[in-house]
Amino acid sequence: MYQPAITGHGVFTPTQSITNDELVVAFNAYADLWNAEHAEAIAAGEVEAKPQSSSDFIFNASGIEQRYVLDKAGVLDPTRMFPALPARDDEQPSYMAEMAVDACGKALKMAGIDAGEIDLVICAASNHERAYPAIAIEIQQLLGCAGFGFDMNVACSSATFGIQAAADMVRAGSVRRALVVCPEICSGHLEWRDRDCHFIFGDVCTAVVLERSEDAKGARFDVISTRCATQFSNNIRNNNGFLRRTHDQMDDRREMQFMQNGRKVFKEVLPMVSTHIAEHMDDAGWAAGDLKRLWLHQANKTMNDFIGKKVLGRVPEEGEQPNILQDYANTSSAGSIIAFSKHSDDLTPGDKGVICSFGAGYSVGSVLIERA
Ligand code: CO8
Repeated sequence: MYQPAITGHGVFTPTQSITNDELVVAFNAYADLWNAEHAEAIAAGEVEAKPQSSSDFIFNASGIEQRYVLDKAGVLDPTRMFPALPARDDEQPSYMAEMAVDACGKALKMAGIDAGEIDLVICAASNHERAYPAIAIEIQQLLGCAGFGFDMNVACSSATFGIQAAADMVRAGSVRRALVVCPEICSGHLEWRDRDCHFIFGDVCTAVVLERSEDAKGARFDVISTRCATQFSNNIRNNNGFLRRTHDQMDDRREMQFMQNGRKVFKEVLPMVSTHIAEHMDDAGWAAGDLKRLWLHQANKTMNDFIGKKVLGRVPEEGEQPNILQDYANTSSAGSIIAFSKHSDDLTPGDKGVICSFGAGYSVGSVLIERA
């Protein structure tokens, strides 16, 4: 058995961003257009008028201030309200692979290794651009990695489940060096015309390199332990799938995009996650006082404040549980890795931390790491 370690990480951030104010102006213009179009039905009481969104609500309910997207113009066009990402022909790289190449390049550079030394690529994300061939294999080919690649999807928990899979293979010796990459184009499966959720998501891609601790060329985080758990729930759901045509249903139905019962998610996921982290740390012999940092899934600031307080047994101090959701919004599986990537350089040998993601499934994954 070999000790696995994280030796590199990288983030691809799109160049375009949308502030809450810009988003709300577009949404309200869309709502006005829709209400004008349905004025008669609204007056007759047959349908309800679409209410306005507000920046204050968004910030107070979520902590989000802005989000990055691959295409701003399409999202903010009140007559369109979704990104314009022209179809690419089969000879061009897919959007997800293109983002991945950037994030992986940064992670490989930090680890000080060539792509050819990688023998596993896991593309772990909450949606994949096509059914097959796997995006991971395309990334493998674009980068020039050896070995094999595969896609996996555990929604927001994809990164930690992917890290567990890669770390286990490094530990067992079936692979020597792995990339776990999370290209999230959440703008493509968010319903921007739904006031309850139009503000939640953004686009990004993260990558981490895992290899044997003994092979590390620079600073590293040893992966001490990983734990994944799932429990079926319909409260976060997207019904789009390959059987859509066979259901004689090609219309743009609402449930073919991201759907959630946010309040229930809040109530049910919080205790699941707090207990999961506490039990995982306990089984590893870690006390709350041993913990230097908590890199949590980035869905909601109040959620993270609650989990941080439960895990540490007190209100986290400044920087102990860093949030990036104010800048990136919820980026599904990538959120906890962005937090880790941007807020881990200052840790010194012996410092311990937990990366934890949670979301649809329900699913929760935790990774206990120690700076070596
Ligand atoms: N502007 C103004 N008012 C609004 C708006 C708005 N934009 N939206 C809602 N309101 C109103 C509501 O209508 C409601 O009014 P009333 O009280 O009159 O009914 C009031 O504000 C309160 O609404 P909510 O109860 O919905 O508001 P909350 O305080 O619960 O906040 C949140 C909503 C922010 C969604 C919150 O519930 C939350 O964050 N919940 C947890 C969500 C979560 O963690 N989800 C995980 C999903 S991520 C995941 O698993 C990945 C899935 C795959 C990725 C998909 C990518 C697209």
